[in-house]
Amino acid sequence: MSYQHILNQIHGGAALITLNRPDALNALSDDLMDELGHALAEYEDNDEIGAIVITGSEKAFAAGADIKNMKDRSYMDVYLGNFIGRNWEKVTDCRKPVIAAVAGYALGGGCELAMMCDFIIAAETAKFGQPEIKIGIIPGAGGTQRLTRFVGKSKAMEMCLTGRMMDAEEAERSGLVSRIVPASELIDEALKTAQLIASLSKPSVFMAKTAVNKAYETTLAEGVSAERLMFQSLFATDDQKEGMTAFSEKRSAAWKNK
Ligand code: DAK
Repeated sequence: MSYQHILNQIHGGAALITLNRPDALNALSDDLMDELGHALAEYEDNDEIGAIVITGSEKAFAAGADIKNMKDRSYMDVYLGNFIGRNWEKVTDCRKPVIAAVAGYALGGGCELAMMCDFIIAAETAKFGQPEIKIGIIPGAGGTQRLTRFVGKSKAMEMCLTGRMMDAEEAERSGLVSRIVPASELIDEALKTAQLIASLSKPSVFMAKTAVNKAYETTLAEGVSAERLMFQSLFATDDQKEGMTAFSEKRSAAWKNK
């Protein structure tokens, strides 16, 4: 597939997807989301890739779904046609870790897309918000749910009711982003992190991701029980033997991903 709205690069074991609609601050049109879903599926199938970074431009990660595409739709257009619904869960379907590298605006669907990733690394310029209330709607791709889980009810409610943006420092303080880096180092830092993950044993990386995600989907007891089963199952892998033997022999592990 040839891509018009995203750029794709591979750096070692890490894939870098750059949202690329600069004239619209990377507004997430259906076409862009189709391309993003397609690229993610390709990287999922590519054994050389261990982790994926999604980024935007210096000015905007993404300023939301495309308002100009949406504005004339009727209720039946959006309900029966599942307008802007069909592609939005692709990131959450990924088994490989996906990192959002956010500089500038991450608003509306842009903030929701970043929150669907496994974690967010932010440039000091990043601004997060759910401003949909200002255009007569509410978040529609999980913003009211995921933002509330990240930052708590009070901040999420204020942001969804007023459209107030959160800067990078507040986002880090509130647990929305894992860390802040200088804007000029954002891509390098995100790629370094993705390459580090890609260099580890895939079975344990996949299970660590699944286990942490359980914390959002289940009770504590169910999550702990699922974690224990995954922990135990890793003792059936060659990589557990290799990892622990390499530690004992004071050498680097040579992973087989089995
Ligand atoms: N859509 C379309 N075009 C956009 C856009 C957007 N979201 N954001 C910016 N642009 C365009 C502007 O129209 C402008 O285009 P021209 O006028 O030059 O042709 C260009 O990008 C530059 O924008 P500005 O001139 O406005 O730049 P400023 O620096 O002055 O302002 C801004 C930057 C980010 C503060 C401002 O552009 C802004 O407020 N943008 C809109 C932010 C917003 O309201 N976002 C939420 C959209 S609603 C769902 C999935 C997703 C969604 C819902 C459901 N399902 C799966 C069901 C998501 C909904 C949304 O995201």
